[in-house]
Amino acid sequence: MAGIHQSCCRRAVAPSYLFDPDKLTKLKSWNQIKHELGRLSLIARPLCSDDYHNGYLELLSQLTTVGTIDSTDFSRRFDEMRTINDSGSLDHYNIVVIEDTVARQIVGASTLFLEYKFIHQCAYRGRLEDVAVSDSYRGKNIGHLVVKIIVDLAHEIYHCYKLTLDCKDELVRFYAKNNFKPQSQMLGIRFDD
Ligand code: 16G
Repeated sequence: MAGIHQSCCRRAVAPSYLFDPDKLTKLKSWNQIKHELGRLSLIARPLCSDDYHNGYLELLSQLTTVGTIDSTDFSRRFDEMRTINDSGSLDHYNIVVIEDTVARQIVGASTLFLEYKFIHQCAYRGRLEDVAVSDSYRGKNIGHLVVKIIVDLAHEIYHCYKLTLDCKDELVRFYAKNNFKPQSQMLGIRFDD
């Protein structure tokens, strides 16, 4: 727990978290995950309001097009997500980052987005989004750990009735190793082509 708080508070004005870090520390697997990451001088924590300066967008650019986002754009979007999180009984935007505490860079990330449903007794559906591990940190089990954090959050903390994702064909094997099974086809219309 201390590791999370120390890492996010090194600027004059303490940055804020997107969601309550205690949601992570309450996970049954937290100590194991913390230990595995700690051996590599890494920590897992919620996205912070100043992570624009810590390489979060550069990491996402290894996943897809990010565009030209300045720190004002970043802060505005962070605040919009935070306002939604603060407005209800649960956090809809759970962006988890893996930080290298020596390099002070974000090297991994994943997101749990929660959708309210009427079906299944007014259940929550979880979506695993924006999973990325920096090129130079691949092969260290970090991908498995960032996915596990989201799976455990969706299951243990939010009691989602299901958790789904979409991914490129070449990543299906990776997600299958992390307990995701093909369930239904994902179809889409792109408006940005
Ligand atoms: C992948 C991501 C999705 C992300 C999308 C971006 C996972 C599990 N899936 O599908 O979250 O939004 O790539 O690609 O991380 P796009 O720019 O083509 O939408």
